[in-house]
Amino acid sequence: MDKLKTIFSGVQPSGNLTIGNYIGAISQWSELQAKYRCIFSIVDYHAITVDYEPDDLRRRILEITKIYLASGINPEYSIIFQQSDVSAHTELAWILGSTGAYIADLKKMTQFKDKAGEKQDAVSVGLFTYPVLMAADILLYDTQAVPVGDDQKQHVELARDIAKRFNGQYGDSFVVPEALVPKEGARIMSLTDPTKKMSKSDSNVNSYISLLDNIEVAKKKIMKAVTDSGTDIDYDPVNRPALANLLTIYARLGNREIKRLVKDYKGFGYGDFKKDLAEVVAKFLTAFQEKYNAISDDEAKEVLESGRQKAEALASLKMEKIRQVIGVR
Ligand code: AQP
Repeated sequence: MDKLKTIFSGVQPSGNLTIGNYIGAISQWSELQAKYRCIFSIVDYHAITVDYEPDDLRRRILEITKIYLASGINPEYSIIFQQSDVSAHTELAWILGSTGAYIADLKKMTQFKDKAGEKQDAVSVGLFTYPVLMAADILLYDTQAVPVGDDQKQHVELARDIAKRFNGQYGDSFVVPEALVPKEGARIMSLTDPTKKMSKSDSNVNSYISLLDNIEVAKKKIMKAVTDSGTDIDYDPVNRPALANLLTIYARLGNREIKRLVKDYKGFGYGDFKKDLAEVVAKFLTAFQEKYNAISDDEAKEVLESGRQKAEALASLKMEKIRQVIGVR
């Protein structure tokens, strides 16, 4: 019997992947694949719940595949695949939406409230039911742990509730998953507004650093990043959130401890600190982009095809059981 713990996670191709996506989620993944059975998806059907351009979506699916590979995810150990290639995801989403998921649950989702804003009735049904599709993504593979940033914790909680309700009604069918959230960098904030999460779909390009940003542009974004009042370098997320965010980015991309950085920058001001941080970001992006540029589109397509076959095999076995327990077989 396969006792290996299963890990599942994904990213939606809804924009240019940011260092927030990398620090909060993807950077954990390559470490996990040494110990666990890992499945990483490009969750493209989530990205059509908001306005998008089909050509951008097509391009981003391959871009994200290459980003996974450049981040050290090895297709020999991990399954990398495109969600829309395995139709069991949308089939299971329908079943879960009709059984374990309630409208009251979905109304509580902070991400829906943030994204819909004032127009709660004028957005797509898909934006509202997106967490049910996400629960299907996770539950389909008997996932035990989901490595995600802080903003997705609530959606994993919902997947847990849905699994428990379904198991209660139909008997033990799904593993109840848990979220794996990093201790540091679980929520990288916007560079232009430290009260807002850094997001790949933010209309202000200065608010985020994309993994594929031009190096000089990325350095300028760091130099322009808002800072709090005060002049010295100290870590105080409550009173100086902008600086705390920059320190977190420095620590995670530069492999340093925040405590150590605060010590090293004693007596220095924001200007020196930001100049050094810009260099740390530049060094990280240069190395990352070198790996990214060495991967061809054809290689990425082959990885997706081989991942599709493996994911499809697991998903169809699971769906056979689920169709039986709900009574359609
Ligand atoms: N700012 C962030 N800090 C840490 N982790 C983050 N994640 C996202 N933003 C940050 C994590 O990245 C993974 C992939 O995210 P997603 O594609 O599922 O969508 P999201 O959570 O909605 O991320 P974005 O960048 O804000 O996308 P858009 O703008 O399309 O909504 C997840 O694990 C997420 O937690």
